Amino acid sequence: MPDWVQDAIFYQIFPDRFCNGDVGNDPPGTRPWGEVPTRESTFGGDLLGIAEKLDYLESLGVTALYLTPVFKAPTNHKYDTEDYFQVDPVFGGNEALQKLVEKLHARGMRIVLDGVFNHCGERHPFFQDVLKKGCASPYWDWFTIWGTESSGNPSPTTPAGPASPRCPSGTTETPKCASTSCRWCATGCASTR
Ligand SMILES: [Ca+2]
Repeated sequence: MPDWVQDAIFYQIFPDRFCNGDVGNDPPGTRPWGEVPTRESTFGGDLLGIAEKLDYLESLGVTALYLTPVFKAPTNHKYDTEDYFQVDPVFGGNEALQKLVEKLHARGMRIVLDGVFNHCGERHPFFQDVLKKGCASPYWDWFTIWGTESSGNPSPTTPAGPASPRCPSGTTETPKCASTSCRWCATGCASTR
């Protein structure tokens, strides 16, 4: 664990629900701000909105942000990641993350991303390749699959794995996981989970 974490004051943010900085990127069906949320509802929060609240966060004594997943995914929580190299456009895309990082660094603040590299969404191309090719897929061993056939409707893998059947469980013991984490740290993010 890096030394700076010992004294850091983290503020965890669920981006869809924190602040809507750009109504132009709101997903279809976005609900009015302040409405009682449901499990699936979206409110249009994004990374520009977080950047607009940095004065407020700094006034609280916050020194580091910890964001729940921001990569492209169909749900509001984005734990069902489809593309680990693309910040979801509804959050402002990669450019918005880069600008947020720069604004945080200007204040001496850090950011940690919840990479959730231990599983992905069922739409992820590697899992789709497994569905298509079965054991012949080069990604077969990247997922936790019991038996000899994969399913487009994977079962939950709790307690050790994700609870959602939309999130097939995988392994982090792959070079791709390490390189993906490095890619985002290279943008200035302090770390990934
Ligand atoms: Ca928005």
